[in-house]
Amino acid sequence: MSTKPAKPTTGRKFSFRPTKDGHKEATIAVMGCTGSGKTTFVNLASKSHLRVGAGLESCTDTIQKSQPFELDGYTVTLVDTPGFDDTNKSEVEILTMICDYLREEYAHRRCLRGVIYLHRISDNRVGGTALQNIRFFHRLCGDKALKNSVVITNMWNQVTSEVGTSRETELKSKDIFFKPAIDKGAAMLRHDNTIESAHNAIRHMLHNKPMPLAIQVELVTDKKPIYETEAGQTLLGEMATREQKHQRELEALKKELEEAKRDHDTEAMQDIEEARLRLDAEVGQLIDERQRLLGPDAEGARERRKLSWMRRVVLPFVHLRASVFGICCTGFVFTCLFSIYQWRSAWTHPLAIIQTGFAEGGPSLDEIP
Ligand SMILES: Nc1nc2c(ncn2[C@@H]2O[C@H](COP(=O)(O)OP(=O)(O)OP(=O)(O)O)[C@@H](O)[C@H]2O)c(=O)[nH]1
Ligand SMILES: [Mg+2]
Repeated sequence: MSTKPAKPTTGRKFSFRPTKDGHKEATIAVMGCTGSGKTTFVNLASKSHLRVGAGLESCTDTIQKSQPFELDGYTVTLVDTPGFDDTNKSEVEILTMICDYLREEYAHRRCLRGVIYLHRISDNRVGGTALQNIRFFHRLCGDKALKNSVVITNMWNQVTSEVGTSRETELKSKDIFFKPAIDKGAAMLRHDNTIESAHNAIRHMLHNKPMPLAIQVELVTDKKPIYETEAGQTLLGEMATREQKHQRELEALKKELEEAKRDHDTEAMQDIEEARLRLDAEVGQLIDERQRLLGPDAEGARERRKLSWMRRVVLPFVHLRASVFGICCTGFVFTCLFSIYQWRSAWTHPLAIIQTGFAEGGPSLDEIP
């Protein structure tokens, strides 16, 4: 984003004073996979009318805010975010969008009071994309701010109580799911799609001390580009793993193609060629996405940061040395001038005595031996 962020502030400066009508403000972000019910939750809690997806494609592909609503003396605003597994937008686009929003908020001294992560208890598997969303939730919040977050399981009406409870236990206790977040202080609550349960979940966060998420500190305070943040690095790592996998598959296809050629199996050759083209396109897309995340200027940015490091550390040192050198030179010149003065004083001094002597009626020059 081109806007230059305002000077970052420390947590202490976020006052969150009550508004004129005595209400305190609470902004809470809602994250989760596509179709996990984020917009439904936001609409239910805030009586907003944001668009909810009915079909199989992702619905929310931008960041949208609910209308503010009152809850227990707080003016609450919910921020609906798109999932990282959006149908039409890439992970890089989603991460960039979320980062831009969070950067702008923190640059203007606005912190979230909490983060909600929605998870469908009806999912009988937590696959790659769900795991990726969980990982991003963790990386964006960071260990410190996780204590301000709540993992909400919904869609309980689609499972039996036993199945739901058993899945909930698994989600809570496994490291690949929510155990690390819970260990850092995140809560896990159930949501039964009623306004009461939505408000209860929000109540859980109202007394939190607003604090920046880890990604906000990285972007604003540390001035890191997105690809250098924890979340950016995670995404780059995942893209590299996927690319390696595709390359291995391409190698395997090459061998299969040779065999098919040997056997003169034209049908198999055609199938393999199609698969190869598909994989090639996916690899190409991954390369484009990585380039998009790194930006055309990634090298230049690194150079500029090196320069700014030079400016911060090396230049003051050079200036200090220059100052010391200047002081030494000035001292030397003064010492020289003073010495000359003293020498001249010593040289003129006898004459001055003589002249003074004559003036006071002393002996004439001829009388001096
Ligand atoms: N049974 C049940 N269905 C729900 C619940 N929440 C959402 N849904 C349904 O799940 C579908 C997706 O809901 P959305 O609110 O659009 O999900 P989303 O997370 O905003 O999805 P994206 O905008 O694509 O990221 C809709 O058909 C909702 O009616 C819930 O708590 N229980
Ligand atoms: Mg939505």
